[in-house]
Amino acid sequence: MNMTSELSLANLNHLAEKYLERISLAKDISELEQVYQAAFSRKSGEISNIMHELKDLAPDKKKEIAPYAQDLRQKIETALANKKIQLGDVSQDQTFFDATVPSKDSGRGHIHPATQVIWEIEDFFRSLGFMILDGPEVDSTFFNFEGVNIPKDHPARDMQDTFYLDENIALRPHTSNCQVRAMREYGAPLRAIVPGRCYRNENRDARHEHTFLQFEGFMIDEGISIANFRDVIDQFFKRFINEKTETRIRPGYFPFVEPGFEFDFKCFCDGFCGLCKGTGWIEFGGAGMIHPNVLKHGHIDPDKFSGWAFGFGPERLAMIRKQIPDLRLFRSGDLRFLEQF
Ligand code: FA5
Repeated sequence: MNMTSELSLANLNHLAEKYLERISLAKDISELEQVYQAAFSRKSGEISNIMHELKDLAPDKKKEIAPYAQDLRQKIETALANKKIQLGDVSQDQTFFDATVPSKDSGRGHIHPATQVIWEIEDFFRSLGFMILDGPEVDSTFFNFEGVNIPKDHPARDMQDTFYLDENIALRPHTSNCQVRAMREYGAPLRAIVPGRCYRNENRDARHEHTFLQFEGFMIDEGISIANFRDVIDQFFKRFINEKTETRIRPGYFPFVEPGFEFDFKCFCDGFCGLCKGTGWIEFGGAGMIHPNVLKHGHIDPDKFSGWAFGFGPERLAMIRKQIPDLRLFRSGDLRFLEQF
């Protein structure tokens, strides 16, 4: 091979014409593949050889020829990629990615199991006349804590060991950050639920994630009592779990309710399991009558209005319903898990 004639500008132009014509005439992918091999095969591709030989040229010559050689290579690569799309084979393309081309055989996806349960919960509460509200996941310490009666030095703040962005802003550890926000925005009477993502500095295990879902619910009006809450919650359990799943209610402490209680589900295991850790019960959430201080922060008169609130874990509800043994599966992205729902 005569090196000087290979690397003359005239020769590069000739190669460009030759390859662009061959590419445009290619009738199918296998013909295009032959053109690709002729140009870029590692051992004998004409363009690969030229690129290889560039480095042996004298510096002056190299400076003159190299930009034309690069240009030639780029033109041929682009023409190959475009022709490949034209011939309808983009799935194998290593060098070109067009996000607008529909994928082949990707199958049909579906809604994530946690979103499925949230949507069902929203439907249920909407049918009872509740609004579905949204709230910020990054919020001030006032709405996260002080507004719901957890002052700066209150030990309950430690239990929700949060991710702080600065001294006064934190990722919300619970959807209760939306209680005072909703009261200020809509006043009383008020019925609403607020589903959403929460964050805690947790040791992850079968029941705990650092990022998880909660849904808050509250009902405020004149003369609201625990009896209203019992009724709503009885209907909720009737709708969402079968009659074989036992639930229990026990006293619980949350600074923003008085009195307060907690709900548990009977675990689906027969004895010891990693989920309930042998206790036989899985906590579902807390609830109670809204503390007068919280109503005051929400600009609602506690002498006229009363209300209840709850904060439940929808992932744990889905776990009980579908016998899912580990909460970490929800964010695993594992298709073997997701495809079951
Ligand atoms: C609260 O967060 C209170 N804000 C709930 C509340 C609201 C009480 C209104 C009274 C009135 P708690 O920390 O227990 O409470 O969380 C409630 C539920 O959220 C738990 O029972 C569980 O179902 C879910 N949850 C809490 N932490 C996690 C976590 N790390 N991973 C997964 N789910 C969690």
